[in-house]
Amino acid sequence: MSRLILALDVYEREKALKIARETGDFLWGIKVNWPLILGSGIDIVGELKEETGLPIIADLKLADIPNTNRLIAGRVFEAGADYIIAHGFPGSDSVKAVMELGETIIVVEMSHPGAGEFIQPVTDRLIELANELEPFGVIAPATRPERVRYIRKKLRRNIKILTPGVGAQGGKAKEVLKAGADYIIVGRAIYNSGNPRKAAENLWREMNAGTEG
Ligand code: OMP
Repeated sequence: MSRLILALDVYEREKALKIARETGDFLWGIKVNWPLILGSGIDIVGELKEETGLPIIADLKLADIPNTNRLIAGRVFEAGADYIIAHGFPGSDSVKAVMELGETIIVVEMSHPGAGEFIQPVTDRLIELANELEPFGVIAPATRPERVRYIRKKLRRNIKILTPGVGAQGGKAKEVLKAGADYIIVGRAIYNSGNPRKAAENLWREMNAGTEG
């Protein structure tokens, strides 16, 4: 089974569907973020699901009051999303509003350099929140395998760790899997490569070799 998630951050519907078709054999799932939703409309979620049969993660990074989170998440789950990514910092009531409607992934730390300013100092609290609410998974940085290792130690075993930051942001798939990640999220290194299918296959091979070794 694959543990690779494609971050399909393109605007155009046709392009998105083509890349999804080409890479689907090597993916566990597809993550849809604001660029694709703004460029192609929310119906792209259902279309990608129908086209590939893969789970779809809606990466909205919801960070609002419970009522607004609920209003947004309701529509997005209705559109066919299997998982929604939400921020934990607005508080447990905001996250619960999403979790009541469907499978949720909580951001506990981010992959970019600026994550050190505000998110990383509260990662311990966000891990506690995840342990208390038991979502499907958390987002942790593939750019800092040592932080993934730390988060894995503190997080309940039944909660998955999904890690963006491999490829364009400098993270290495094998290292982050070794640190305890369950899934790797990769965008530009696949969709911006000349041959997305080959790029996905190469990552898939690298990740499988990592688990055997
Ligand atoms: P690439 O850097 O092109 O591989 O894309 C990474 C994807 O993961 C993008 O869709 C980002 O929005 C997303 N992401 C991060 O890069 N860092 C994070 O800390 C969190 C996410 C996310 O929640 O998926």
